[in-house]
Amino acid sequence: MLRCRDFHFALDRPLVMGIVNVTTDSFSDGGHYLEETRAIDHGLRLREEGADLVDVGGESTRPGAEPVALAEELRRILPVVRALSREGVAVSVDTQKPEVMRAAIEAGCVMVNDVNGFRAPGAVAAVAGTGAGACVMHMQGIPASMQAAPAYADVVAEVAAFLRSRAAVLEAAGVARDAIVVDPGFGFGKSRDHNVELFRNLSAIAAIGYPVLAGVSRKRMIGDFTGREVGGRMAGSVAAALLAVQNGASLVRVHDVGETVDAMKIWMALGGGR
Ligand code: HH2
Repeated sequence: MLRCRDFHFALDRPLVMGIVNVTTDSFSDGGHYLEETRAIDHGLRLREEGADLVDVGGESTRPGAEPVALAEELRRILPVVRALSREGVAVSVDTQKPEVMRAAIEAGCVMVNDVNGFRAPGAVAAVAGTGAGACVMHMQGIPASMQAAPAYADVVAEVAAFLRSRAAVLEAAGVARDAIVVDPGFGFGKSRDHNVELFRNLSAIAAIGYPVLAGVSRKRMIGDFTGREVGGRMAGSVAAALLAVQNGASLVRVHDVGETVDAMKIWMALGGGR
């Protein structure tokens, strides 16, 4: 069971989180949904296509991305969070800033997705006691420079240890165990080999004891193996989403919701289900 305020997910099937980037520079859809009404329409469309959660972000975290100021991030996301929540969409907010977390929860979001693992001062306190879910992601370094020279002695063990310790900090602050999701953070301070090793060992991340979210949609690792640019990575991303679930993920974060939901249905119907 995953509890995010009023939304309780049984986890008896994989959950699909759709992506709405209200940014100028996201790697696959930057500038598409900067206008409020377009972002809201896109979020509603993703729900129609079967998204269980819709993840709204106002700051790109692609390699090399520059930070966005607090006021601008709030301006971009709050109207979208408010409108989608009012429509009954389970909204998660992709942010590293405690002020944005607090305002987004006030506006109705049910999960905070922090690529920085709730390490900013005040981030843990912003979610504790609210009933909102918390997705804790692992990132080595910061987006501006994280792909320069990622290094690990044992990537699976180090990522698992980080996620275990951040989840423990959240629990100690009062976040319920069944409100926490962990994510190894594909592409966040990881080489291609690191990503592959983590992907093949997702069961070791799941063994920490929290549902695992995997986000590989349209990312460079899909391009590495298919030779395709961002716009041509849908099929590769859907294949990777299925394998992520097979390897132990309970949630997948994707741009192509309808296609991923269809693929999951077939996978479950034809013998892939748990
Ligand atoms: N990936 C991105 C952003 N947020 N959150 C989680 N939990 N896991 C991920 O793998 C993850 C994430 C990057 O993808 P996207 O949002 O499409 O791009 P950008 O950061 O350029 O907006």
